[in-house]
Order: sequence, then structure tokens, then C-alpha cells
Amino acid sequence: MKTLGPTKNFLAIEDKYSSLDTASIAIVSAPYEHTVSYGGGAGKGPKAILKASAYVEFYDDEFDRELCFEEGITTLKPLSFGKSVDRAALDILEEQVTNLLDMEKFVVTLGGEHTISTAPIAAHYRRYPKMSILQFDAHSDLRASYEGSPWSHASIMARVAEFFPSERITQVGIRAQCKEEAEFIRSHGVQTFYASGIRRGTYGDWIERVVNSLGQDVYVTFDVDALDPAEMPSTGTPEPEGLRYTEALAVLRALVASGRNIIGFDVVELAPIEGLHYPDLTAARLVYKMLNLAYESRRKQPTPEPPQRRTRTSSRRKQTRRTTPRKGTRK
Ligand SMILES: [Mn+2]
Repeated sequence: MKTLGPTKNFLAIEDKYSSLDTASIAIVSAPYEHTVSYGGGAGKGPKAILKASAYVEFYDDEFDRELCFEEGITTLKPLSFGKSVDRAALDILEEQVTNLLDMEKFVVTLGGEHTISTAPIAAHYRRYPKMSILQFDAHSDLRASYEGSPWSHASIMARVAEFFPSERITQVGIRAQCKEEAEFIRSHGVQTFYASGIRRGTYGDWIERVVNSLGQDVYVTFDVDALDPAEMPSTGTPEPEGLRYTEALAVLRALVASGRNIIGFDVVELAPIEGLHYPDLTAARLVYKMLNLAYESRRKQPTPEPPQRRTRTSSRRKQTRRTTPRKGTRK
């Protein structure tokens, strides 16, 4: 597996913090775009996130740490799907994620259209058979097929539900779906928290309800269109009445506070708009914040996952690192 160097990798970090051998976190890029129905461009998402990540600070004030230097983050060379589509493309991604999990990495997958999430979900599910899925999304993505394709981004959770218990799927921020999907949710016990219900107070303390709907191990699939278009316009199908960035984080913070364990995640459907930087940076910051939250959740586990007992080498932290301002220092 080839990795990206400091000029192109996540957070633009030096080789000693980003080598495949030593890093405990691996970033996988899946620039797959085949069935996008409205606005295109999700195939450019991973690259835009990596590029914007060079302007994300290493230090996280919430956890008072520089996770990237403590754990190391390696960024795999973006996958090339060639002419492969649908199941064949997903197999390529699933193989890479599985290999990285076998190497005891914490795996983050960047999309690409939402279809790609099937692969990391399947790979994590094999390793964490009790896991739940927390899906941030404007759409429930439960259509049996869409525009003739069962592998559409609008059908991803329907495909997942074919191999994963649907009652262990929790969806948050849903605000656009068809009747068939609403019926699927009712008949299959999917735990869906609609944006309208959140705003109308239907769920009471909705964040607590979301957290309580999940099991101990949680895989997060984050479709950026869950966020309100004001904060996240760069996505194929932006829908009003979305979650605020800070609300999405509040859910994840509550999840971590509850003692649950974030075992892996993906961030998908960023379709960059040329000349509009902030949504790319928002997505990059989301990835790093989710990593910080995931590692906080791991720290709180009573017994760490077996091979995760990496001894933190103090020498590693003392090595030189960039202390000059980030590239993006404001003028
Ligand atoms: Mn989606």
C-alpha cells in the first residue's frame, strides 16, 4: 500500500508521523462517483478534504493534545477504481479497509458518493459484530434502487440492511425521503431521528435519545449533507433545515461521554465548489475532530482493543515538528 507524503497527506504532516508502519490511524480516499443524481463532484471530495486539512491546526483545545503526533496518521494513496463500478468498486475499497484493520489501524474513509460506505461498514462489521451504525444524513438512503441502480447513493442503507441488522442503524437529520423509505423504517425498526422532529421537540432530549439508541461499539457514517446548506453548501443534494456543525459534534460528544466507543467512520458526499473554501475546511476539521473524539472514546474503554497497547514513545514527541504557523495564517 502506497501512502501520500507531507505535501499531500492529511494535515500535511512529516513522514515520521505519517508512515504506514508507525501510524495508528489510516486515511483511505475513495473518490468514487458513479450514480450522483443532482449536483456532481463528490469524486473530488477526498482530494479537497486532504488539501484543506493542511490548514487545520494540529492542536485540539478540547483534549489538549496533538493527536496527529501522538498516534500518527498515515494517508493512503487515493484508490483508483478504473472502470470498476458498483459491487466491483466496493470490493476494491473493502479489501483496503480490511487490510488496514488487520494491521490494527483506526480507519477513516473519505468519499466519494455515499455508496462507498457499504465497504468500510462491511469491513468493520466483520471485526466488530456487535457494532451499531450512526448515520448523519439528510436522506435515509433506503430506496430499494434509484434511477435504475441498486448501488445508488440513495440506496446505500438499503444495501447495508441486507447484511446488517436494520434495528442497529440510527439515522440523524433526515429530512428528505420517499414514502417507501418511511415504510421501510417502520417495518424494519430503523431508528430515525427526523430533522423536523428534532425542531418540533418530538423526541424530547433528542441527543440523549440518539445516544441511547446505540450499542457500545459505534461506526459513524457521516454524509455531509446532514449539515445545513448554510454551513455545508458543497454537496450534491443540499437540503434546508439541516443540523448545525456544532449539533453534530454535540451528538458525538454525548456519545463519547456515555462511554461508547467510536470504532471507525467515513465522511462522504463533499462536492467542492470552486472558489468556496470554507465547506472543504469544515469537512477537514470534522474529520480531525471526529478522530479526536474517537480516540477520547477509546481512552475511556475499560480494556483497550487487544493490540492497541501501543507504548507512546516520548522520543517521538520530542522530534522536530513544525512550529511555524500553519500555511493558512490569515493575512
Ligand atoms: Mn447519504
